[in-house]
Amino acid sequence: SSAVNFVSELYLSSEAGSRSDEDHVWEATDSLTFSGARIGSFFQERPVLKNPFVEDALLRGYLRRHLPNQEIFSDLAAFGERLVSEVDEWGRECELNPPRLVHFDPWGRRVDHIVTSSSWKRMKDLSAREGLVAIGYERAFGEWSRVYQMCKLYLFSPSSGLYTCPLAMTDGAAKVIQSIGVSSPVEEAYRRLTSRQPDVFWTSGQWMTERRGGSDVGHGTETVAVPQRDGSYKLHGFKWFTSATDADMTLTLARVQDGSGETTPGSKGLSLFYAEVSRGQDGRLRGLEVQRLKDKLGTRQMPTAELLLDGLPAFRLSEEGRGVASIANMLTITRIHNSISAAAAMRRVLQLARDYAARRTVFGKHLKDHPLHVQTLARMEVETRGAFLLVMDVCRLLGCEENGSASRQDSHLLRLLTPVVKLYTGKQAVAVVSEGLESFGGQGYMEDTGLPGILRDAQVLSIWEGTTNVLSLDVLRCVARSSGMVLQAYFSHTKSLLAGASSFSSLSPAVKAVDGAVSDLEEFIKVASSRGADYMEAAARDLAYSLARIYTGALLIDQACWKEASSVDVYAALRWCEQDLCLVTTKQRRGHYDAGFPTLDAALVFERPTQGWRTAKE
Ligand code: UCC
Repeated sequence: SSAVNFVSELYLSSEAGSRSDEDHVWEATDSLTFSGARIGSFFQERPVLKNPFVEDALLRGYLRRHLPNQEIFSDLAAFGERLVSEVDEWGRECELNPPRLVHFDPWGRRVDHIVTSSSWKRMKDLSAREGLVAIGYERAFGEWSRVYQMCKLYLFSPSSGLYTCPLAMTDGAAKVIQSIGVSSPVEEAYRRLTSRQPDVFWTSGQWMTERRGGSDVGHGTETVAVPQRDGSYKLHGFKWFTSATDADMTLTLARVQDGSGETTPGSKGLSLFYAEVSRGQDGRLRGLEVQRLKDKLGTRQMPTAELLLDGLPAFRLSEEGRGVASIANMLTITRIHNSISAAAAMRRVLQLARDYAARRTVFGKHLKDHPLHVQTLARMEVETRGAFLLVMDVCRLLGCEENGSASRQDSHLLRLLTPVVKLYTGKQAVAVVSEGLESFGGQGYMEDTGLPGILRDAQVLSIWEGTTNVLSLDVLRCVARSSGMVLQAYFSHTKSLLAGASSFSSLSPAVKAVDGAVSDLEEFIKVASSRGADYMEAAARDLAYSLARIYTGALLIDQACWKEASSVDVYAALRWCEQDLCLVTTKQRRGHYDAGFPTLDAALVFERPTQGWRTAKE
């Protein structure tokens, strides 16, 4: 402070003084680094986002291998450039200027307007023009169309301000309509959902979750559908968690009332409905009220609301009682989108961390020259590569199924791997992004860097569209419903991926590890299937993780066998396969699923303090 005083004294005297006095002041100020408004000359350089397509060696290698098409490369490169120069900023704006709900107009009339930022609206136009949904339905690249679409979404996701959420549901709705049949009353909706014209393009919501919870839809859904004379319905109920509520239409579940107002309980009473979100002449939403917007940890860019369905006009799309089975197609699509977003979040944080490592100097050298730092990034990179290949393989299978070129084995694999990829990548995204934030030191924790938002948004990926445990149970469901065929398809395809690697000696430790894990898993299935439902349920999460790790190991090996693969591809495969690939066997050997364990787990979780030191009040 004495230095500051010295300068201000000089300054005061210079006001009345001569020009040479002023010179003296500036001289003195220059020599004092921390004085007046000056805060020192060093500023850490920020990480710079570069074209995510140009920067991503694995993505480019994967496409060169499977879809070597100049048109696609040019499109993705140009899109990547646009993301960096323009769109990423819009995404940030969506975060800084989140949606708000205006309940009433200035004269007191109920309007329920969800006001979104101009950037959020721009994202809709961009999505249409870039064909982010349309590409999957135009099928210009046959069975690889889904891979192309999802690669584009993978680039878009971290810059999209969460616009990928409405796109996921839009894609899911188009898929449901397509599978039910593109005819009245949803012909027009399908045309709009899959359009490339911004003024035609619609987004869809997916309103499933009610107050009783989002997992057990069959028992939690209270919404009723009252039949109308013209064959349509009016819906009455309360939806507790509706994402991107500014959508133009929605798919939702409700129970049809019979003549005496009764409904069928449970899953068997649910039917699938289509409803448009529109306003009447009075400016009010037709048959809808927005109770409030949700106050969420992340995904704040996107309007998520509680909705009262108060006579919402709707059309039944499924047969009565086939609601869950009919909306399952939407779940498949949104779960794949979720996995794309997970892999993309990992890639984004790594891309930034990699750039930063070449800028930040610490302990006398750049971060990139500290082996321990690079080791940490390398571990994140292995996770990210695994996630990318697993997601892309599921997209490949989806594309095959939609193009009519899928074998029965492909269809089984798609059914099994959809919950597996969603649950595994959702969890890993949180871990990798969290590690990524740490690689920026304290700056990773600073809100205005934009980095914490990546972690907040990643956290939802393991929660919505089915939590890790609900999806683990879905794995068991599809094993049971297919009488084990999905597992047969899994084993057979995994082995075929390994077969191609037998002549690559550099990969032999990885091949041996996956091979051994496959045998362990086969043995586990044999033993577990004779142990009953409780045993299988206790093993469900570890089983799902094992399926993910083993299959991803095989995919990394397969990628490393490609004729243009690099030594880096081999290294990534080796590293991935060093982990416990068949977790379920490790835990089984320790008796984790045996009859006594649930009691021990419960005792551990719910242990109460012993009486000894309790106070009288307790
Ligand atoms: O809405 C939400 C927020 C939206 C945000 C979206 C953003 C995504 C964007 C990401 C990108 C950034 S969150 C709420 C989401 N809710 C869920 O995901 C539901 C979670 N719960 C489940 O998945 C459960 O497993 C249920 C609801 C499916 C269980 O219901 P049930 O009724 O007990 O199931 P059942 O009885 O086992 O199956 C009924 C039928 C069967 O067909 P049939 O009768 O022909 O045998 C099943 O095979 O449905 C079929 N089925 C499936 N089919 C059930 N699940 C599936 C499936 N996953 N795939 C195919």
